Amino acid sequence: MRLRYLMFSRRYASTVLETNLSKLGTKWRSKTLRGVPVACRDDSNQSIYILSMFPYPSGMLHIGHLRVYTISDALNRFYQLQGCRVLHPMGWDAFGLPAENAAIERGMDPAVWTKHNIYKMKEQMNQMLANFDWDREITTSNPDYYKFTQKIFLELYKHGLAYRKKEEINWDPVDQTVLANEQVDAEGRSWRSGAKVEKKLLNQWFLGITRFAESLQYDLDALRGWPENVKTMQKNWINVSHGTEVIFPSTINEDITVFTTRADTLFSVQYIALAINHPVVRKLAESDERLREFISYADSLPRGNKAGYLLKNLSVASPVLDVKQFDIPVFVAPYVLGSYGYGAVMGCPAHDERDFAFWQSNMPGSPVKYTIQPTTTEITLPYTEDNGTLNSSSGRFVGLSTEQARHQIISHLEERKLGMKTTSYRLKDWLISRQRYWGAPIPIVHCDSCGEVPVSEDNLPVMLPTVERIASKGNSLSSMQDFVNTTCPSCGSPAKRETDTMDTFMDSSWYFFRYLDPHNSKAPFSYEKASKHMPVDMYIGGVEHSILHLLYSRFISKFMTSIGMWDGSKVLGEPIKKLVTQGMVHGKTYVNPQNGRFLKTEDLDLTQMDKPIIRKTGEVPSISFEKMSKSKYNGADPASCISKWGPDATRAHILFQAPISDVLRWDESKIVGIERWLNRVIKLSHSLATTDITPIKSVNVETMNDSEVKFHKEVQVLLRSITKAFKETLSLNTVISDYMKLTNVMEHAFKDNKIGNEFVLSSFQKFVTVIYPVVPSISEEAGEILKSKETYTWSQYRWPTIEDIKESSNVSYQVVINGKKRCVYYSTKDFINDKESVIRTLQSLPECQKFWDGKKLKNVIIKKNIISFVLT
Ligand code: ANZ
Ligand code: ZN
Repeated sequence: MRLRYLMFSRRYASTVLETNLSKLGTKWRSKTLRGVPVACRDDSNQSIYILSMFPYPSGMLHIGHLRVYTISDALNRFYQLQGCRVLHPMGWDAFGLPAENAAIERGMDPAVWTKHNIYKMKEQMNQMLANFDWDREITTSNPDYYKFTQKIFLELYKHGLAYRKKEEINWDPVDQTVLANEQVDAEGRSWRSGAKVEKKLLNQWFLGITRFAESLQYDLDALRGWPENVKTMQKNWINVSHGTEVIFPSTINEDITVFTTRADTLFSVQYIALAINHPVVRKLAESDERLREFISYADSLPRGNKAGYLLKNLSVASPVLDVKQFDIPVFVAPYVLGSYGYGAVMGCPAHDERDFAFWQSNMPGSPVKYTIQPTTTEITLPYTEDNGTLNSSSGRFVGLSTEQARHQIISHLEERKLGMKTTSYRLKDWLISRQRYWGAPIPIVHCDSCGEVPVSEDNLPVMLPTVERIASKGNSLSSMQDFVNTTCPSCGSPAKRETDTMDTFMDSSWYFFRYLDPHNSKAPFSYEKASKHMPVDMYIGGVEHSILHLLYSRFISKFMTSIGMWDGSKVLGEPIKKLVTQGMVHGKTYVNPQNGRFLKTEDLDLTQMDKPIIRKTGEVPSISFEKMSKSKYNGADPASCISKWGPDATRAHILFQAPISDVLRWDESKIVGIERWLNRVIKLSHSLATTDITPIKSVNVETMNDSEVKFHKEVQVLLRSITKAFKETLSLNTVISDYMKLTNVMEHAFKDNKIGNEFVLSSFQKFVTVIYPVVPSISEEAGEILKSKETYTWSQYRWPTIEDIKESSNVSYQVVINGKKRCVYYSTKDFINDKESVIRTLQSLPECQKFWDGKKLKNVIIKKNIISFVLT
């Protein structure tokens, strides 16, 4: 019974009494999509570049997009209201595997598929009222864009930073393509297809990002506007490490080279460990079946496992001993990374954690030999600190500190040609070859006589041939004879085109430069425009792009600075000043407590949004928030949310639910709170519009009464907090709660007889402006309602200046005469310091004069803000 009543009243409330927010969104769509009227944001030569990560055009905006673009649009509108010219562009990261795979599935041309998706997604961006500068729109798969991706490739090539080499690469057997190391996860699976990655030896194109490794790492310290966690991730990824390569003479004809940062521990070496794909291991495996078995077993172990295989016919000698003794055993061990240093480690169980663990599990009970003596306490093994002195097991280096020993041992090795200083990076050169159709073709021609020849710039773009449809995965370009067969740009004889296309990260590594000069047909962008607007002031996007995309963008941007394409000299060639990473959006997940199965919404009775019931059993499901996935039926569709609740409520809801960098638990049922608030806003604007109020030009605290001053203060505090959140802290969730507080304060003030409505009106006008970044159509609607009253005009699109509430100027003093409060007097804080002046001033107050008439002053007592006169 009660339930029915509630449902009825809610429906009644939202259709009869209250504004239909979704309709308001439609009503104001075209106006709000243009943003703040240009005349209001053009009078300043301040400009700001706000960028949000451009999407891959899948055809559907997902809730993560909704979150990023809401954040970025709110900031965009805020800065517009500040009078700035805001660059707020949008485009499409349109090349790549998903489009190609989808096109294969549907038997379509990926270009057609992509265009269609872009059309759909742009419509959805409009629905959410994202005000992008569509004149600057770019699509990376358009020839007028990839022409310049190719041009940048040629620049890299010219500078020796693009090269081809045979390498063992990661092969994704499902997607039939090569993957960069970065695209393989910790379990050795493809980041996209999830397939177990295979190793293949292929001729591939690489970009020399390691040449920039040091600046990519060290310049992170200068990026003060970046979150620390992102900088740490990048640092760990690049991992520049200054150390030594040490050569261990061996019993076979190939010596073993290792990389170490602790050459001072050389005397404690008890074994050598090789990665399972080390060339020596591979060779030995040819004639050792047990080794082959070990390798395939080791391949399946989690990283860091301490398994080992002792190589029987191989041992090495210490390079620091005068007499060569081949007494150091060699193991194959999966804890050694094939892709770091030389894929070989000198094992020092006494001084390295991992080596210690390895030694204990492979040589249980064998003694551990320590050579570094800590300066103070007793030694407990392993002793890993780089601090102490070399003990008597260290030959002629005994007594030296670890640092001194390192220098001397390195010199000693250098003399004997058994080692030298070197730098290792975890970062590898960037493999950009993809054996796929839907990407920018690499502009190179292979000629039998000239070798590889770059396509001349006048002949760019190397056009991707159009296709009706793509039949199968794998490299379809290589079977398109018209594309492949060409003439050599250098000697004119028949030659063949390179058929690899570029990794899409190459397309997205420079797109934010192109936005600045999107119609330039001669160059990727003009030097002047880029130098004027770069770096990007604020870049907003998912934290999942913290490593790859941002690292590649920094590399290309630094490279382009280094060859004078833009002036990045003052910013170390860094493209992004402030980085804002948003957290993931998790979906409401219902599980049947009986069997642990995920439930679809159809299986649930959701009439009472906060109390779902399993239809079949009448039971209450368990609810959690998890990463959205099809199998958990916990996805959310932004489009349906917008059409149900309107764009404004949706935007406010998404910002309100969590701080931007936190995980957001998407729970649509909570949006009703926002809806209620927005309806109150509209209602208040009607109330103000139907009341006769004489608007005030400016607020003068001196003329206000106590309640008005208090109200004014509260409003100013909230306005200041909102401004600060947009400008400094980006705490956009508290912006929404401040909006709500402000609404409460104004509603109360409007009802309060002690507060003049002119003050409420003045505050509400400011409020209409400050809510514009988040709820633009509500702001427009409220503005329109107010302006229906001709006298209520104000500069709606100017961010209000926050008045400093000078504490000194508005202390209110209660004037008490013979025990009775007679009036309130406003003055400075130090007013009460001069007693004579207090008496003089208050004596002559018109409203108090009659109490003084004919009386004599006996005493004055001042206690805080109460001034008591005793008259006789
Ligand atoms: C001997 C040693 C003794 C080491 C000691 C450390 C401490 P960073 O600083 O990250 O560069 N190493 C070298 N190549 C490796 C590989 N392919 N896989 C796994 N580990 C490898 O680390 C450098 C250290 O990592 C090197 O210094 C080496 O172990 C190990 F008391 O050499 B050290
Ligand atoms: Zn040639």
